[in-house]
Amino acid sequence: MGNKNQQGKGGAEQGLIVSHFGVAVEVLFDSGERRMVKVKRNSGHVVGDRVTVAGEVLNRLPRQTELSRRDARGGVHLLAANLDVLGVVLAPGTPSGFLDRAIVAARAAGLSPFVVFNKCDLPEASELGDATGRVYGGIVPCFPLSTVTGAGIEPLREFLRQGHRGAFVGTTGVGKSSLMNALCPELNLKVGALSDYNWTGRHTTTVSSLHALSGGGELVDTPGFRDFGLVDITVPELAVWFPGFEALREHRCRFNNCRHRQEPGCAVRDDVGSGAISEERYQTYLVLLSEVEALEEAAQRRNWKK
Ligand SMILES: Nc1nc2c(ncn2[C@@H]2O[C@H](COP(=O)(O)OP(=O)(O)O)[C@@H](O)[C@H]2O)c(=O)[nH]1
Ligand SMILES: [Mg+2]
Repeated sequence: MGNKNQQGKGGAEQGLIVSHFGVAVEVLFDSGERRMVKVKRNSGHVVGDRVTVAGEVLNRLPRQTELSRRDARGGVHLLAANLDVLGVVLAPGTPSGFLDRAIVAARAAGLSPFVVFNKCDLPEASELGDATGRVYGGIVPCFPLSTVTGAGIEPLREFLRQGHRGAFVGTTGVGKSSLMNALCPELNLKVGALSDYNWTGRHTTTVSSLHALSGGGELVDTPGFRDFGLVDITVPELAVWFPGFEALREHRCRFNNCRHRQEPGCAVRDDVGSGAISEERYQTYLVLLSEVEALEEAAQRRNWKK
């Protein structure tokens, strides 16, 4: 855990948390030195945090972004700080609505989403991949690829090389571990749907880490990203950040809390009328809106019972 005599030479040093081991973090200092620093369990530090360190005292600097997930019991867990992009990984079979929810959650957290459509080597991928490109291509960066053949990986590398710090989310089995391995071979993650868990359902690894890519850019790998949803999105977030509704940023509804159904003076319905928002996006929005409303109502009922 470091030698106290060599530390705390007067002022505190600044650095970045690059690994989190539960009771200790590894800090990469601006000097290039790496050192382990003890932390309390649940100290609130996460990978991506910038910190000052004086001896064994860790001070967290303000965050630009925070990314969290919700567990099965409704608890919110912070996963990483100061990411600027989030890769949403899809493959044939990804449930519809997953991408829209993830894009909304990423944007609400201040991250720019991009899409990775994996398993393009499979015959059933071509139609779905084309459809995804058609709908989302003009909205967020899209990378159709195959981690098996390597086709399409280079444009993604090129994108990350522009200095982005990101992570991947996606349902089990879409190929997130395979993708991380393709981009940072030193990680050598186990591939296979259940590899992140042991028989009790617990993570077999609790280490989160940040990896500098050889060409530039950084990726965060955390067990929490691998198989869970992001935090639930709210109705107001959905309306503001829904992919395909970007035209709205120039155009306001009469009512601040407009849900874009039947309200008078609704900018979304105007934009659908003029073609600035596509009918497909609008219909998909309405389906997701009903789902998010139902989830919010269920959560409220649970809170009333408490
Ligand atoms: N056909 C095909 N299979 C893939 C591809 N990428 C990953 N897989 C397979 O999909 C399964 C799940 O991959 P994994 O990386 O563990 O997914 P994760 O659960 O998202 O981390 C494994 O059997 C992989 O071999 C791909 O590009 N094409
Ligand atoms: Mg995995």
